[in-house]
Amino acid sequence: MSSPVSAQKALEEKIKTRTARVGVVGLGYVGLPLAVEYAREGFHVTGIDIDEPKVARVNAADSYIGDIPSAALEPIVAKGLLRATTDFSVIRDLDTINICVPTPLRKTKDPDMSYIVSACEEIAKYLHPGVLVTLESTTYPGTTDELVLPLLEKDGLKVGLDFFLCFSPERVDPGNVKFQTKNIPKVVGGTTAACTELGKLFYEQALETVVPVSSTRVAEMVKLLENTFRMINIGLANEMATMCDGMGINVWEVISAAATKPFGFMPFYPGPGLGGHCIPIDPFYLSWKSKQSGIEARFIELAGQINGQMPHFVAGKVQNALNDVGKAVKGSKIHIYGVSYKRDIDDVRESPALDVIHLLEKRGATISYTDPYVPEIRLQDERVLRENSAAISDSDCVVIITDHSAFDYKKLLDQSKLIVDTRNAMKGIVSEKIVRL
Ligand code: SAJ
Repeated sequence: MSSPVSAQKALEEKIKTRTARVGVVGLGYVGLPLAVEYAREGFHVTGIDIDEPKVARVNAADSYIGDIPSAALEPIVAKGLLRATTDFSVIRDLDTINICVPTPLRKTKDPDMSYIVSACEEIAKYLHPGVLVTLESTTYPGTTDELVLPLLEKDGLKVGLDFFLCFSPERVDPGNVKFQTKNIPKVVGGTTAACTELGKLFYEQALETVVPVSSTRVAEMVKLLENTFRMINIGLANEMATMCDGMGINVWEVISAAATKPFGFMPFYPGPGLGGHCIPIDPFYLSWKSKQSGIEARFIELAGQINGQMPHFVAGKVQNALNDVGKAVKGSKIHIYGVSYKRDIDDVRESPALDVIHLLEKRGATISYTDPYVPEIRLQDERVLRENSAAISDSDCVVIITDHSAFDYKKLLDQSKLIVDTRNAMKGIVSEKIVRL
């Protein structure tokens, strides 16, 4: 057992002199950029991942993360400042460990903590006095203190004395060129005051702004508030869209005019549904935990229902649009324009396009799609559909699901018989052929 001051002082010194050996567990869109930032600051960084190909690509300075070009990896790998391994025993020689592993939801909307548990079980095997462990994966309030801490203390090490434990929410927004790891303010909260101090000192070495908070629970809750706020407001925009549809009002014009209010308003926009691996997922970590305290997270549940029914609303719009030109969905060729979960990226996780395709096929449509970022998609029944923009002109209806910036919407209008636009991508283009959300 170390003396409380010595372990903290020794680690402070290593961090300040940048001799602390940094470890990052999980080399995905959060972990790899974080590892790169510390290597750039001159720390020796070891990335740990269970995925051998990822480890090999990092060591070959061959990036697989869009925000990190291989050219950014080359110098730090060449200098030996960044290396990757699948071997957790390297933790014996590390001074700080950041855990950046996935926290998906199960089909039952319960949190899947298996990645965090397995990472912590491995870390616990090699944990030694003087280490700072920080969990970054988005999770329910209490995870760090109730789940991670007991796993790390199991062999007698004491938090705040022998090792130090924090939570710091990841705020990486893939593809965001303005805000990247270095300049996104970093919230951090420790299990003890000494933990918070060390967490703050650690992040100050590589990131521009650090925001210490009083506990791990506050830090865990900050992230959930951020993303729940977004999910609920998108739900409001979607409900406004269904109301305006019923009243024959252009919801896009309403939102655009409301957005002229210089204070007290923040525009969100309706769409075909809620995609991605953050916004549709994170709020259910909060509602799951609050239910355990006997508090129903009614806003989250309601927004989840509203956002979840948007693919059905879109399928209904398509059905009515075809009906108005004397066609049935059954037997129609329908072309989906854009399938990733948001514009200008290739990620199709939870993409509403997959739900819309499923609903239209159930009604008897034949589906094709265009998306320059996505060469093929695996449908909900496991069939694989390959991208085929040549099918546009032969389709009975085109449905704009993702409004990629690279699309030529005027050309699309010339090629199409009928367009259902769920993103206001055809804004300003007037044509009888266009049906808007
Ligand atoms: N969406 C709407 N209407 C909107 C905004 C989004 O329908 O007004 C849809 C998108 O099309 C997408 C889904 O919601 O299907 C999620 O979109 P998003 O813009 O929230 O993008 P994400 O999922 O990549 O969210 C990330 C989050 N970043 C982190 O968690 C670190 C989120 O907090 C960011 O605010 C968001 O990026 C961002 O602003 O880009």
